[in-house]
Amino acid sequence: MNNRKPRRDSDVILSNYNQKELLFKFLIIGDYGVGKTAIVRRYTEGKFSSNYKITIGADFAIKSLDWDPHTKINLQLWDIAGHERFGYMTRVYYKYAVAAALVFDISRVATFQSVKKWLTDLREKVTLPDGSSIPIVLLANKCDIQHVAIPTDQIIKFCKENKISKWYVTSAKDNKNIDEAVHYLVENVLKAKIEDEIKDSIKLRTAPITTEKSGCCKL
Ligand SMILES: Nc1nc2c(ncn2[C@@H]2O[C@H](COP(=O)(O)OP(=O)(O)OP(=O)(O)O)[C@@H](O)[C@H]2O)c(=O)[nH]1
Ligand SMILES: [Mg+2]
Repeated sequence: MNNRKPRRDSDVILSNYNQKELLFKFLIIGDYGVGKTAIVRRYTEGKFSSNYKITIGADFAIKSLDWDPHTKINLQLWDIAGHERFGYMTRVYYKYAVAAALVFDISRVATFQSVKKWLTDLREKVTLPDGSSIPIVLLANKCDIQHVAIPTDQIIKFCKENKISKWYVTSAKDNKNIDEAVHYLVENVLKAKIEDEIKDSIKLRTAPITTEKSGCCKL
């Protein structure tokens, strides 16, 4: 038997009122062929294809998350072309991004060697409104392939030296750790946002109280 009371209209209105909707722009960057498009497709559509179709310029996909009963998040995943022929042209797409996944192919050393270049460029060009750097995860993709060209300790060392707080071995093909990586980024953006809101409320509260009088009676 269902004991739940039917919801009243006012409950529905109230719950809509309490819900906030956020829009986050995430970047997916890294060398060509590392699997950025495959990762985005896996995450947003749950599909994988072994055909390689080069991304031209940039592409984006959207996914909505019911994060908690009060928060809906619309994620915009910006899949940036990795081929160097697009070079710095693609950096215009970095604007307003709040997080990034930096991808390399675990079976191709050259793609790991490029990570530093992508990272430097990203940090140079994107910061949060308060000037701090955006949350970043490093993804060692294609872990389903047997040939692992980059030892784990090298990845750990790189992350430590470059202040990347989280990395994952992923596979777009086997759907490994992709949800987890995005989840980690969302959590960190929310944390930064909440801290921002707290900072703002402190700023508001500590603003000097002016007792200036107006009009002709000003002393
Ligand atoms: N085995 C395996 N292959 C993958 C994986 N992810 C991507 N691929 C393959 O790698 C090739 C390149 O993948 P894309 O996602 O197109 O690469 P990209 O990083 O978007 O490349 P650009 O658009 O040129 O920057 C494709 O043939 C994919 O099927 C994976 O996790 N495992
Ligand atoms: Mg692509």
